[in-house]
Amino acid sequence: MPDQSFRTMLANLEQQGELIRFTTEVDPLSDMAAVEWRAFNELGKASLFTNIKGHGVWLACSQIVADRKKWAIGLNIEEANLLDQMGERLQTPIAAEMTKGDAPVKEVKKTGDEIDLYDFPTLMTSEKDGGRYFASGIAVIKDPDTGIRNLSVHRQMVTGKDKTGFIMIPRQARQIYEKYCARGEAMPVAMVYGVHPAIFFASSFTTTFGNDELALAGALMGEPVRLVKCESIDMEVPAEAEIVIEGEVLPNTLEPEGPFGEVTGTYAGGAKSEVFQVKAITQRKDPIFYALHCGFPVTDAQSTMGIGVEVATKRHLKDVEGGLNLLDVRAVTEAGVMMLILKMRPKHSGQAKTALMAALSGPYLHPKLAIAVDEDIDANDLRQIAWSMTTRVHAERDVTMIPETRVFALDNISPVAPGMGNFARVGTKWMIDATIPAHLSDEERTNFEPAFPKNFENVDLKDYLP
Ligand SMILES: Cc1cc2nc3c(=O)[nH]c(=O)nc-3n(C[C@H](O)[C@H](O)[C@H](O)COP(=O)(O)O)c2cc1C
Ligand SMILES: [Mn+2]
Repeated sequence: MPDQSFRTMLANLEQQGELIRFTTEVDPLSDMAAVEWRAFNELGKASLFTNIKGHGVWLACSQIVADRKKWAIGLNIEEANLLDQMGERLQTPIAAEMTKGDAPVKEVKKTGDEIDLYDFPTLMTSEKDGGRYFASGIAVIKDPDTGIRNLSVHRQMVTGKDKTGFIMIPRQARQIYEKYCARGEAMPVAMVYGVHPAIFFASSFTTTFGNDELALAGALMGEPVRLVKCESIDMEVPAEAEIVIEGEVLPNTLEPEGPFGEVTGTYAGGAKSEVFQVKAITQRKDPIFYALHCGFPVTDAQSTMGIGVEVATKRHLKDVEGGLNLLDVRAVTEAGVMMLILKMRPKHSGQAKTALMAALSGPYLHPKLAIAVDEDIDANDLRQIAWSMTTRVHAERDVTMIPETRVFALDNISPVAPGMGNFARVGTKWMIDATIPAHLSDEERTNFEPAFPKNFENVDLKDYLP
């Protein structure tokens, strides 16, 4: 029976040289964020901290899914097939079940005065953050009309021993919260931290309303997520999680929250948010805290949203003009997931633009800039993309802007939509067709070929190095 915690993944990351175990004491309120961010930025590694100042028993990990390679390890899929395999598995949801085995998340139970959110090694993450944040929490809630579960990830600024902020961008969780508000009731919420990456991915994935994301997590793992009942609310949570914080989001109550370095790489908030009130905590005896870093790219925040955008866009484009000869989709994590690269092999004029339009009207609002590149361009290499954008683009013909369209809620440069809440923005989507014009002859195409060094692919530098 595969482990549904994230422990196997952490072990695999370590075994494959993808994780650094930091044993020197580190302070989560001053240096930890910089250490784990730089460990990925400069060395491409995830971090595990075993000596956290003021938090004796705790371990904490960060940057565990910051690139496709780590997602591939976590989901046990070959990296080259990651998006297609994920897309395929997601076609067959597997409903979650109550566990028949152990529930390690119940090893320790706390209520009343035992509750103290300052016990957790939450980070001061970005320089101007308004406080310490939990950023890896998955909210498990239920639609009060249907009883159907919904999962989503929410940032939580610690605002007291037993309460946090609770930001809900207008998506499904907010829609459900509004139903509770209309009844004058608090919304029961179980916040879950540290689970199998399939559960984390599914929670952050955009699917149609009324679909329990746990069934998508099951689809990705190939078996039902094993659940256990909460102590203080009528809710079920993954039994093998590290930590569950049970509570409720209060109706029609707002308190100061933020700012917080966001997935865009800028700050967002610094205003007010809903309030999560804690009722009980259950956790493992030796919990590993998922100290998710959200802030300037690249962090797990961009990589998690990015892979969702990629899977969803690839699926979405399948229905457009027979698949459009699409080869790969890249949500550029370095650009806060607001930029998409479509790698394709256009067969005729107009096809790249058609693909770009569809990519900017997918299930996610994040992408506002989409760029189509040819088959010979490495979609991971921003240098090759920049090169295509100059050598293969005649701007007048190949750059298109679509003003007054919905854009991502946290895209600060785009104005808030008149008459809407803080998180509804309208901006300009734009697209760049950086593919070689499809009507050119083979001979004409040579004008746009990269002038790579002779015998570039066959020469091994090691043979010549002094
Ligand atoms: C690390 C991380 C933090 C996130 N924080 C928030 C947040 O604070 N508020 C929010 O509305 N969405 C946040 N999201 C995005 C939602 O979890 C995601 O859009 C999800 O699909 C929403 O689910 P829903 O459509 O069921 O509401 C976050 C995602 C990630 C990966
Ligand atoms: Mn949902």
